[in-house]
Amino acid sequence: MKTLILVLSVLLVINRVESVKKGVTWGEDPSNDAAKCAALKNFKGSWYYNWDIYPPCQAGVTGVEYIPMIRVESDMGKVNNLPSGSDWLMGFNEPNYSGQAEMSPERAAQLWPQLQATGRKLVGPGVADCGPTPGGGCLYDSVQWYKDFLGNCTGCRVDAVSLHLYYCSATDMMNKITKLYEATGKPVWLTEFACDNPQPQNQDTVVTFATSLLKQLEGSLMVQRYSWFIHWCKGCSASGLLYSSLLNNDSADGSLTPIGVYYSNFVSNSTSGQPSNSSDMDSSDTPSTSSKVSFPTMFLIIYLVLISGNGTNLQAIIDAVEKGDLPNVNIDVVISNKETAYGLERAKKHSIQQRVFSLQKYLKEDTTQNRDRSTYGSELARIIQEYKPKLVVLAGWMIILPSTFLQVLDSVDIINLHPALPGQFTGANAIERAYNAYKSGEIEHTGVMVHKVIEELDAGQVVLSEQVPIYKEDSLEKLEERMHQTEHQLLVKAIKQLSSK
Ligand SMILES: *[C@@H]1O[C@H](CO)[C@@H](O)[C@H](O)[C@H]1NC(C)=O
Ligand SMILES: *[C@@H]1O[C@H](CO)[C@@H](O)[C@H](O)[C@H]1NC(C)=O
Ligand SMILES: *[C@@H]1O[C@H](CO)[C@@H](O)[C@H](O)[C@H]1NC(C)=O
Ligand SMILES: *[C@@H]1O[C@H](CO)[C@@H](O)[C@H](O)[C@H]1NC(C)=O
Ligand SMILES: *[C@@H]1O[C@H](CO)[C@@H](O)[C@H](O)[C@H]1NC(C)=O
Ligand SMILES: CC(=O)N[C@H]1CO[C@H](CO)[C@@H](O)[C@@H]1O
Repeated sequence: MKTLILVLSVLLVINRVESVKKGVTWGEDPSNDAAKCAALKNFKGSWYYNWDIYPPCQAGVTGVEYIPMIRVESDMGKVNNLPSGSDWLMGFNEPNYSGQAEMSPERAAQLWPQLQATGRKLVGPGVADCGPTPGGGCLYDSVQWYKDFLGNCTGCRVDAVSLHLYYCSATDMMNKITKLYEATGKPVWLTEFACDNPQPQNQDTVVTFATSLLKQLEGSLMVQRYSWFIHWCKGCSASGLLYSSLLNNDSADGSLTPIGVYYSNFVSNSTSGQPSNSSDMDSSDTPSTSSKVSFPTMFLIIYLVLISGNGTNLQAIIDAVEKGDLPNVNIDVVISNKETAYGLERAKKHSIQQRVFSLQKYLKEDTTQNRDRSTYGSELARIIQEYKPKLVVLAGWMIILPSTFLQVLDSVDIINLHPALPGQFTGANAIERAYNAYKSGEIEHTGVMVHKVIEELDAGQVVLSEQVPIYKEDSLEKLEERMHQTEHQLLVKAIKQLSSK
């Protein structure tokens, strides 16, 4: 279980909107039928889109944010004609689905700078979930598509990622959202969804599903927006998506189905979606101010484990995360230089990804004669970069990291825990050396520090340090035990400090 415990930020909510996240995916509406436009307003969402840059209902629906989309490559010309009223632009619909954008990650990445040039906030391509295995019209796993897209689009700005899901189980939906969030580290927009897999047998099933899902979408800090696929069923048969339709009849009065009623009345109990009467803003029909929605980013950390140690510092961080003491923090991966490190076992128990990257093996397998500690350092940094971490934690990592490592990870905070006070007992066996120094009257106490990693060993700006007393009757083991307790607390405190900046 990888616990994501994030700080809820208080959102200002737009007047007359029940949820800042809730929206609708508007089916085709060539007729601009007035009843449908009124119905759209009745959904009481804050936003909608229709896979295009032209709002239905002529000028759109006042008070509901219309977000334009560049659906396929042949729509690229439209970037110069975007309607006003939203800070956002959505890019490409179902790039991995036949009949939709059918765009490789590479191609999407090539076109992305043109979307970026609009200066708008950008929602990444809405990938269709392929189900258990890609097939049928869905040829590219959605999470893999995003990984490849972001991999190809390294300099790109992608403010949110987006996906389409049609499972009929809230758990399946949330699991898929979590996967995309973990792969990309970006806020997720669920830009099409309804209950269709397995196909519901009646309308009530859909309401039951929504009752469970909507609360989770509102409460989840991974989810920034969601929009139900309204589905204008033009004569569709009485199955599947018809039961998910929000409207009774695509050509008629805009009357709502049971799920339509539920969706439109849905008011979140969570702070992130709760409308607040007291913060009522001007009730004139200004477009919603979506920029008020703020999204807490996750603070990802990588933990490099000690070759021979037992990973108790790692455990201290895991415990703190799971107890909620480190809001914002997620441990992304634990990397070890040695397969047998017990810290890997600890990571496994808590479903944290484990990787082994052994210096010895790396050098031994050298066929090119080009490998050394320095290339190991840059290779390790490259592996770490895959996770786009904000913080890398070293605790007892015994290999001196070469400058190549630090250069590649230039913009990432890297901290090290060292069992001595600043300037004292650098290098190995610091506790034992302090113990001996005390015995020979050179020092009165020792301590622990957490510092930023620079090239020089156990130096670098001190984040936190704390004294640890040594007593006359102490054995080395007794002192070690006291040191470890301080280490655990100090490391967690330092991570907390850095992650709440
Ligand atoms: C770029 O995208 C292609 C597919 O279009 C993929 O095969 C490749 O791995 C991606 N490159 C990176 C660096 O992610
Ligand atoms: C939908 O509305 C049209 C026009 O009012 C009506 O003719 C048709 O019977 C309705 N269909 C259903 C399934 O209610
Ligand atoms: C909100 O809370 C009330 C009272 O606890 C509960 O009856 C209602 O079902 C909740 N609504 C939602 C949408 O969670
Ligand atoms: C908000 O306003 C509505 C309508 O005026 C009212 O029914 C509701 O009780 C109010 N809620 C709060 C929390 O004040
Ligand atoms: C590491 O800690 C675990 C759990 O406390 C313990 O079972 C194991 O024996 C320890 N291993 C070593 C090498 O100290
Ligand atoms: C349905 C589908 O996968 N469409 C496209 C997804 O991306 C690949 C790679 O470009 C294309 O070959 C598919 O046509």
